[in-house]
Amino acid sequence: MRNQCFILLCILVFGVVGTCHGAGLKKNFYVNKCRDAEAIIKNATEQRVAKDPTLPAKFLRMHFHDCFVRGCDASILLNTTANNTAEKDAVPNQTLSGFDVIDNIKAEVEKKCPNVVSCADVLALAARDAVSVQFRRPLWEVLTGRRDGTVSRISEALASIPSPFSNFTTLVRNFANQSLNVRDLVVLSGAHTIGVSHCVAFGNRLYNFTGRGDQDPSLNATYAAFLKTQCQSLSDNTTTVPMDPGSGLTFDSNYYVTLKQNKGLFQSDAALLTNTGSSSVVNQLLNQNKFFAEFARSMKRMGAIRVLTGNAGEIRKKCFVVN
Ligand code: HEM
Ligand SMILES: *[C@@H]1O[C@H](CO)[C@@H](O)[C@H](O)[C@H]1NC(C)=O
Ligand SMILES: *[C@@H]1O[C@H](CO)[C@@H](O)[C@H](O)[C@H]1NC(C)=O
Ligand SMILES: *[C@@H]1O[C@H](CO)[C@@H](O)[C@H](O)[C@H]1NC(C)=O
Ligand SMILES: *[C@@H]1O[C@H](CO)[C@@H](O)[C@H](O)[C@H]1NC(C)=O
Ligand SMILES: *[C@@H]1O[C@H](CO)[C@@H](O)[C@H](O)[C@H]1NC(C)=O
Ligand SMILES: *[C@@H]1O[C@H](CO)[C@@H](O)[C@H](O)[C@H]1NC(C)=O
Ligand SMILES: *[C@@H]1O[C@H](CO)[C@@H](O)[C@H](O)[C@H]1NC(C)=O
Ligand SMILES: *[C@@H]1O[C@H](CO)[C@@H](O)[C@H](O)[C@H]1NC(C)=O
Ligand SMILES: CC(=O)N[C@H]1CO[C@H](CO)[C@@H](O)[C@@H]1O
Repeated sequence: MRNQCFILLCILVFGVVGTCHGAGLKKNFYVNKCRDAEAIIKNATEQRVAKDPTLPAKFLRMHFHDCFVRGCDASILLNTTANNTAEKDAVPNQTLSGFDVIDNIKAEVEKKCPNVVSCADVLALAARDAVSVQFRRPLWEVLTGRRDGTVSRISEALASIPSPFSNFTTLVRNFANQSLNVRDLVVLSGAHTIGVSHCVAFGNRLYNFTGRGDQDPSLNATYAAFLKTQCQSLSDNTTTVPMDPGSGLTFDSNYYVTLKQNKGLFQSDAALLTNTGSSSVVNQLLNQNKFFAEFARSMKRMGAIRVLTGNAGEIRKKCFVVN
């Protein structure tokens, strides 16, 4: 009843249902159903991160890929079956990893409270908790109550996940399609302050930018020379480099410092400087406290994309397979 009121109020105030995405999620959704759910996930996530400092980046990217395809419904976690090729097997997903860790964390929650906590919420919370380990406080609020989808299609991942070769116009369209604006685009791109990329995602900028064996003139030449020592060829798909060199494990606003030195790794990063509006957001986000506050806000919006709530979907028993 309260949710219905909220949705109604939303429609009255904003006039469109579209701006009310996320209605149905709430704070501490599991408090009466599985009191310790969030604590179990936090504890389990912290244990894993202590052993593997690359997990925060993996979980954060996985959550993003989940939300951009069919909403945050854990469709990214489903495995391919005999009659369906899942999102996981799409090219942009080939470099995702850590699925087994999410599956294990879910199994720990399941031991305590079977059939109560969705995989979509486990992923959203684990991503937040993993990134937050270095701060010893949650970096953003995660509302809960998501339910799990039953469909995962490779074609939809290929259509919705933004490509690192995108220009500004394409990126803005792609984000707008998810009800995210230019500000969200610039703020969420700041996630590239942690983690690594394979050379193939930017090799064209080093070796064959316009098809004449040339380099991308918008990439810092000194940095390009360094990257060439790391990436042996255009199609090197095994070597990785940190996206925020020097602090690739630290979640901070250094991504924007690097970006302004023309050292953003992808064309999609560099694209944020090609528009006066987004470029001015980049300048604002050099301020770390501003970045953290805005990242929290945008993550909440991303985490609410087309979520399944109420009786929609299911609570998956195991994250890699539908019930
Ligand atoms: C704006 C459009 C975006 C594009 C085109 C893009 C593209 C990419 C690409 C190509 C990689 C490297 C994958 C690899 O080769 O291993 C990557 C890594 C990553 N992305 Fe993005 N991304 C975008 C937005 C985001 C957003 C919104 C988030 C999260 C909020 C995010 C989080 C990450 C993280 C954390 C990594 C590092 C993963 C790891 O170290 O395993 N990205 N991204
Ligand atoms: C935290 O997790 C570890 C294993 O992941 C488990 O052994 C321990 O009992 C957990 N502690 C609490 C308080 O849940
Ligand atoms: C699910 O697929 C992944 C590869 O995408 C594989 O490593 C894993 O073993 C599969 N899990 C199960 C239970 O089949
Ligand atoms: C896919 O195969 C499973 C059995 O492996 C079956 O239960 C399901 O109905 C099939 N789905 C479709 C869409 O054909
Ligand atoms: C926009 O989102 C829809 C799903 O809502 C998806 O099917 C479509 O491929 C997306 N298009 C782009 C350009 O991202
Ligand atoms: C951006 O990329 C799209 C798709 O590749 C292309 O159609 C468009 O012309 C590009 N826009 C600009 C301004 O380069
Ligand atoms: C560079 O691009 C051109 C045009 O697409 C292509 O013909 C050539 O084979 C590429 N060179 C390499 C080294 O991939
Ligand atoms: C990586 O590149 C090699 C050689 O071009 C190719 O055989 C292999 O399939 C590629 N691997 C992936 C995961 O794309
Ligand atoms: C290239 O990067 C260096 C730091 O590595 C910086 O000092 C320089 O200003 C950058 N050049 C441009 C054109 O951004
Ligand atoms: C982590 C993961 O599931 N990677 C898969 C991505 O897709 C390729 C096929 O396109 C699979 O071979 C990988 O296992």
